[in-house]
Amino acid sequence: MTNLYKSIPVRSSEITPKQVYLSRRDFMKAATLATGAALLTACAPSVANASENTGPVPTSDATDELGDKVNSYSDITNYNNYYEFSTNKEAVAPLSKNFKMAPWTVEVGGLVNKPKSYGVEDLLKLFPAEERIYRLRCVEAWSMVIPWNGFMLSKLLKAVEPTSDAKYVRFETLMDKEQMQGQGSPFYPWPYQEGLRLDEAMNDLTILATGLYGEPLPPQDGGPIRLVVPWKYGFKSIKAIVKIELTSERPNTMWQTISPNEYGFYANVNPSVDHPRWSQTTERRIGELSRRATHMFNGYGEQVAHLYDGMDLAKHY
Ligand SMILES: Nc1nc2c(c(=O)[nH]1)N[C@H]1C(S)=C(S)[C@@H](COP(=O)(O)O)O[C@H]1N2
Ligand SMILES: [Mo]
Repeated sequence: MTNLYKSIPVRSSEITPKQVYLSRRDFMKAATLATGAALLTACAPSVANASENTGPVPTSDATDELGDKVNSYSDITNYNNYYEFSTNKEAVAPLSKNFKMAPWTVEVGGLVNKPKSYGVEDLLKLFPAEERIYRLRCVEAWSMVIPWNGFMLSKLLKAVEPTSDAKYVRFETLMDKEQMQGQGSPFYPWPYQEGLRLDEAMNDLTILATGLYGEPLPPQDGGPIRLVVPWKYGFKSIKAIVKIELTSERPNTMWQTISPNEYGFYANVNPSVDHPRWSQTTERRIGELSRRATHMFNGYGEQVAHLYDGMDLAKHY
């Protein structure tokens, strides 16, 4: 280890990078063999909560399609933006530990022919989880590679049959001040809400995630169910969803309401449009020392650029 490395705040993930390469079962086996087993075990997915897998576990050498390695389970579950719990990323995991994720219902309605309330377990039966390894790029200019388990949002939307007037999809997070202490803060217009244009919501990349590393999605990452829109800044990927509503008007979003010059509705990752307070040309991949270039649409342009044909993306940021 160099001194430079030591000067960076140490996260437990950097002490135990090995778990990245191991599936949970192999990992638990290895942990009992390794010296410092107790330390390692503290970073493993909680066995007690993992009553059943929600999908495939990434293989030992999992990467995204660009060849970037997945971040460790520990990175992904200990460095979180989730203002309902805390504005301190390291505080979210401990504060959300006892968050009640069952029973959990997602109400899908608005401009649809077949409105319906779904239990999360029903969603998983109807739409089996698949693995999607995606880059997540936060507007704060850090990023991770995350092996999600989930299903395409389009499958759920097709099931409720949007009417011809439906043009947008609005999402809402649970409101529960008892469990989410951050919702006591009057500075934020709770509940957290987000929105997508219907064609963005129907794109094959857009998923509802219910798992991580083949385990049920933990509370700090938005369990039991959250949106993942990998070509947009992370704040679009709303956590702990209880309501999905099809609308004809563009929905308000929490961040737009707070600061419209800083957080647009589209929020497509775009290295050539700076945030008013910082550049977006590069990013810090969690677990790496040097910064890397940020890609247009976070590297997903081939799949999504057509959605914005003819739009000035500097204006529609
Ligand atoms: N309800 C809710 N969803 C949220 C947030 C939040 O504060 N509340 N933060 C967003 C931001 S800014 C980011 S970068 C991602 C982070 O997801 P992660 O903690 O799973 O990496 O969640 C997004 N979804
Ligand atoms: Mo973010």
